[in-house]
Amino acid sequence: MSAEEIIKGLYDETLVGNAPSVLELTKRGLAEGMGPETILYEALIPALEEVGARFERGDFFVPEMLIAGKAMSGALDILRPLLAETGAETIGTFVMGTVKGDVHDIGKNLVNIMLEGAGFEVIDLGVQTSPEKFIAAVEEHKPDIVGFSAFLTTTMPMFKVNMHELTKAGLRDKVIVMVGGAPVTQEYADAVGADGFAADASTAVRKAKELIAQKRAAQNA
Ligand code: B1M
Repeated sequence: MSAEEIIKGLYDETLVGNAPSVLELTKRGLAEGMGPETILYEALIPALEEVGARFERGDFFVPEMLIAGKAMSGALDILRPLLAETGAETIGTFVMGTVKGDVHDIGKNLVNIMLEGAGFEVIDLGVQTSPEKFIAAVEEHKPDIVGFSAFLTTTMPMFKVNMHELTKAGLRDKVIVMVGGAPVTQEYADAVGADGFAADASTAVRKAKELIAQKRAAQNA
């Protein structure tokens, strides 16, 4: 099988949610020397974007989105150690969660993988994370950054609620807040008072490093 055939196969099989084929093709691609990033950015993510477009057009429904998501998650389990394999030193602690009311986690998991690969210690609170759970985790782990992920326009307002709870608990000045997720924009991040926003996983890593460097420079000034 050529590299193009593997990429096309991965895209097509993710689109229809054929998890066993996606796993098989992922392993095959890696065995033939394909980079994990190529599999991710040229096949898996574009396939999920197409799933979303079909859902919007009414050609796909929730079950199709679900099986496509599961197929992608299975491949991510294989890619995870390869994407995170850098041996980088720990550069900060990141508490991450998908906000209350939201069950999407593929994007969040991908950001976590990239953060770990860059040397962050990541504490993942999972999906449907209540403001109370975020606060408890910030109190317990004293992270450099807390990250809120939201994938629905109806759950984005939880950012504001979480920010309010952080302030109420006296923690707002002690932690950097980053937000992200498919519908989130820089404008929205600014409006809720977050310190940082990123549209994708690699930008999230760059932004996280930048924000920590700025905070440490301000503390040493
Ligand atoms: Co849903 N879903 N979904 N879904 N789903 C979307 C998000 C949607 C855009 C589809 C569409 O209409 N085009 C749409 C939201 C519309 C909106 O509000 N604007 C939608 C909807 C409507 C819904 C339901 C309401 C459907 C229903 O029930 N009628 C429902 C909601 C359930 C709930 O949460 N309460 C629902 C359910 C589901 C499934 C469970 C079936 C499944 C989720 C499976 C899972 O995650 N385990 C699912 C899926 C798979 C999708 C799509 C198709 C794919 C999402 C994904 O994984 N993308 C999605 C369509 C789309 O996004 N095009 C869709 C790939 C991922 C790598 O990208 O998630 O954007 P992304 O993550 C990026 C960035 O956002 C960023 O980096 C990531 C990696 O590059 N990022 C951060 C993420 N978090 C970050 C945090 C940061 C920084 C960057 O700092 C803290």
